[in-house]
Amino acid sequence: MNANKITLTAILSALLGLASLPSHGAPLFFQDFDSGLGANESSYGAFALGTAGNTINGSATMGHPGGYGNYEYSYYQIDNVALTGTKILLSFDYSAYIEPYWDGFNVVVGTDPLNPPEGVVSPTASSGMQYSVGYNLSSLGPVHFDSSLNPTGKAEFDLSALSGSTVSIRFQFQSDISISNSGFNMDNLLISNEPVSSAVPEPTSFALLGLGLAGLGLSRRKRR
Ligand SMILES: [Ca+2]
Ligand SMILES: [Ca+2]
Repeated sequence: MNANKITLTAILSALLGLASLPSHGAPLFFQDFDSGLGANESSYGAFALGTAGNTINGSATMGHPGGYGNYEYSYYQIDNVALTGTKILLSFDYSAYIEPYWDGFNVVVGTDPLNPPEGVVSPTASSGMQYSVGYNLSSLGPVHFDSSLNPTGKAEFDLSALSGSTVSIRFQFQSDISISNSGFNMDNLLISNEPVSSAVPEPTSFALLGLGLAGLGLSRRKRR
């Protein structure tokens, strides 16, 4: 491929990218835990923002920096999340090693103050994280993730039914007696939606795109 073709391809991709931007939904929330928490985020118990010892693919996470203890209850929480639009999906990468059946993790969504296990949301059918029934830990309830079948992956939850609400979301862990395992960590938390009315590119955008392409064609012909 010569330089002309590479430049043309790059410009074309950029123009097409611009033209298709309005049809994509903006994230409602994103957190990769690499540069601090926002004012509406907090952690409790042994959960901490990633330092040496809790990483996924080498980048900072939220969760256990070094294992967990007896009868521990820990969580990361986001408050004042306005859920809007349709097809609202919450997803995150996780890495976990917790005692199967006895220790657990799950996600609670509701209005503040949360009252778990009220409001536990279930993963989608295609989620890497799936709940099972285990030892009934007071805050988690009997339904939670135990990491024995899928210790790493991408978790996904569908929050579409809560569109129009402003909610708190708690990502909570609880143990019984301690068997020293590495615990739970999460990263790349994304809440996305499809906007209520998806914008269509203006006719002028197409006109400008056409002009740009015609210009490119001209300048290439002149150089020959
Ligand atoms: Ca990260
Ligand atoms: Ca345990």
